[in-house]
Amino acid sequence: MNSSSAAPALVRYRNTIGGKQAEPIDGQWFESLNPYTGQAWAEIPRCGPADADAAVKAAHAAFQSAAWASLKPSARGKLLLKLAELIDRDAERLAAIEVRDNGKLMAEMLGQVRYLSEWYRYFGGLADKIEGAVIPTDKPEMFNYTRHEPLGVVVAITPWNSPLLLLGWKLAPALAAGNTAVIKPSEYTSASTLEFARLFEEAGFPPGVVNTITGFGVDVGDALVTHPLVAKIAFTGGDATGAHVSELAARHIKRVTLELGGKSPNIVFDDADLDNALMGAIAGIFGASGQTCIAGSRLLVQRSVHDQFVDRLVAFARTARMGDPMLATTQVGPITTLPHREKVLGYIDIARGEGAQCALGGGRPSDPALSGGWFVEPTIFVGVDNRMRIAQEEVFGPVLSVIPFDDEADAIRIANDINFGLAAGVWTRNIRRAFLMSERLQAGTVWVNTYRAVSYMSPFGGFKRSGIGRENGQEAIREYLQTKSVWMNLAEGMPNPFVLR
Ligand code: TXE
Repeated sequence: MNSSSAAPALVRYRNTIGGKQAEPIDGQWFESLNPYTGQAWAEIPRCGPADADAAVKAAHAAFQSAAWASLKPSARGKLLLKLAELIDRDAERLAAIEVRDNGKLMAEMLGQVRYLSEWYRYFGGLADKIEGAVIPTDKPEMFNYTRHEPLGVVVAITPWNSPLLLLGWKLAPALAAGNTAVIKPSEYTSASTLEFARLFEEAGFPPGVVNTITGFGVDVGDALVTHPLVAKIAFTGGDATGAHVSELAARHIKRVTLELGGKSPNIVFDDADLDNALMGAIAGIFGASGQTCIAGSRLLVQRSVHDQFVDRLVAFARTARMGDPMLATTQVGPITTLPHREKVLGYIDIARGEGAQCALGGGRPSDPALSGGWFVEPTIFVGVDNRMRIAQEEVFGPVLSVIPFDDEADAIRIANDINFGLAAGVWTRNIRRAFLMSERLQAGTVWVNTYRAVSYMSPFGGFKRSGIGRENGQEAIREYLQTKSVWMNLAEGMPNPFVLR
C-alpha cells in the first residue's frame, strides 16, 4: 500500500540521559510499527534496569546541581517559555511522528501538539508564584511559615494515545516546581518523546533535568518505580498497570498521580438540542477512534427520544470515512496497536454474546484499501444493559453502548453504577437539570452541552478507579511540591525543659 504516512527507511532513535544521546547498555533495539501500514518505521532502544538506573542517577545529579537547584524560579519559568517556542516551531514535525506511531489523525495530533505549548507557558508562568504562607499560630513567641519545595526525581510514565500531550500534563508542572524527570513513554509510541527530549538542551535546560528511558514496562517499569532516588511517579495508562505501579510505589513510600481511563456516560435528555447532542455523541466516541480516556462510551438516551436519536446516530456514524490518518479527508484512523485491535474486536464479540444488538459496524472494514491497517469499524450497540461487560469495562476503541433511561434519577443511577469516574456529559436545555446532574454525577469532569473540552487551566483527573490526583490548572503544581513548616523562636532565652508549662 502506498501511504503518505510511511517512512522510507528505519529511523534509529536514542535516549537522552544526562544531556547525552544514549544507546541501550545491552545493545538491544525494537521496532516501532505504523498502524496504518503495519510496517516498521523506527528502531527504539530496548532499555533494561541498568539504563533506568543511569537515567534516574542523571536526574538526581541534576536535581542537586547548582545549575538547576540554584536557578531562580523566574529563570526556570523562562526556560519553559523557551521550550514552548520550540514546540510551536516543531509542531508539525512532532505531530507527524506521533501519527506514524499511533495512527491518530494528523489533524488531531497537530492540534494537540500546537496546544501543548500552552501547558509549558502556563506552568512556566507559575514557576515564580509558588508562595508559602505566614501562619499566625497560637504561639506568639514563634514565627511560623511554610515553603513549598520540589520533591526530587519524578518518573513520568505515559501511554500511546496522546504521548506528548499527556507527558506535558506531568512534565510542565513537575519542572515548574523545580523537580527533574525521567520519562518512560509507551513502547508503542516512543519516537515523539525521544525527539521532544532533544529540545530541552536547545531551550537551555541543564543536562540531566529531563531524561528518557524507552522499552517495555516489564523490563524497566519496576526498576524505575522502586528506585530509591525516585520521589514520585506520574502515570497515565490502564487500570491494571496503574494498580501495579501504585502498589509498588506504596511499598516504597513514593507519591503517585494516576490517570487510569474511564467508561464515561454521555447523557442525552429529551429536552436537549438533539442536533448538538448528536455531534457530541459522535465526537465523544469516534474521535481518536475511541482511544481516549474520556471517550463517551456509554451513551444514555432518554427513552422518549431513544429510537429516533439512535436512528440519526447510526445514519451519521455510517458516513465516517476511514483511511490514511495523514490525509485531511480521513475521519476515523486505525487502532494504534495490533494487540489492542484484537482486544477491541474481542469486546465486540463479548457484547454480541451478552445479547447487545449491533446497529452499526461490528468488525474490520471490508475495503481492501484498508487491509494493511489495524482498523475497526465505528460500532454501535443498542439494547445494552449497564451491567453488561460492554458497559462496565473500558474498550478504548470506536465502540459505543447505547443505554435507555427514564428520568433524572434513573440517569444518575445508571451513570454512577460503575467503578470508573473520569468524565460525564449532559445534554439538556434545562438549567436546573444541568446543575443537578453536575452535582450528582461521580466524575472528575462534567460537560454540559459539550464533550471533550480540556484546558491547561482546568483541573483534570478521576473519581473512583479512574485515578488519584489532578493534572492541569493551578492545583496540579501542588502534586509536585512538598510543604515544609518552619518555626522560628523569637523569644529571648529558652525555658527550662524540665519545668512543664
Ligand atoms: O496500557 P499500560 P496498555 C487503557 C485502555 C487500554 C489499556 C491497556 O483501556 O486498553 O489501558 O493499555 C507502562 N511498570 N489505557 O497495555 O500497560 C507502559 O510501558 C511501569 C487508558 O497499553 O497501562 C506505558 O508506558 N510501567 C489510558 C504505560 O505503562 C509500565 C491510555 C501505559 O501502558 C509497566 C492507554 C510496569 N510494570 C491505555 N507495564 C488512559 N488513561 O488514557 C507497562 N507500563
